[in-house]
Amino acid sequence: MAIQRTFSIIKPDAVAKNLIGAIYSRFESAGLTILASKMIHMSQEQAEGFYAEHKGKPFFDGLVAFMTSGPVMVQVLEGENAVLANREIMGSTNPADAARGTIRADYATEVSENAVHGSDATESAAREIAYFFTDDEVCPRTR
Ligand code: IDP
Repeated sequence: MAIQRTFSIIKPDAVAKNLIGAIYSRFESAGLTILASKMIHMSQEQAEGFYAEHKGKPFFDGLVAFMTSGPVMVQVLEGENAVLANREIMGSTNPADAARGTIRADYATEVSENAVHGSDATESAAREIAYFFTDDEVCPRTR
């Protein structure tokens, strides 16, 4: 198994519900290590750029409005098969379809406000990490 890095966001709904600690605990319990983390309040431009692949879809404007509605936590996670491991603990995009015990099943009810983002591939992970973090902000574990 490969050690990978992935990019994660705790979205405004989960931050507003005081779930940062609970969700970080899920990452760490799943063997994912947090290498970088910060709270930001995304600008319209930042959110539109981050979700550029969805531009033109019916939910795009609502998604951007939601992602700029309050602060989020952005983080870099590392671990064995981190991209898939994180997607598994997140659960399906629509919380109604998410497996029991996943973050989205436990902490979200709407597809439009689904608690977390996680990269879907190593290529998007690298792009998304670079979108929010400089190299200096990512701290490899040395002990
Ligand atoms: P993902 O976040 O599970 O990777 P994507 O298909 O990449 O899912 O969609 C990005 C985000 O856009 C979702 O997490 C969700 O917040 C929002 N979204 C996706 N599909 C819908 C929809 O049909 N209605 C409202 N929001 C949606």
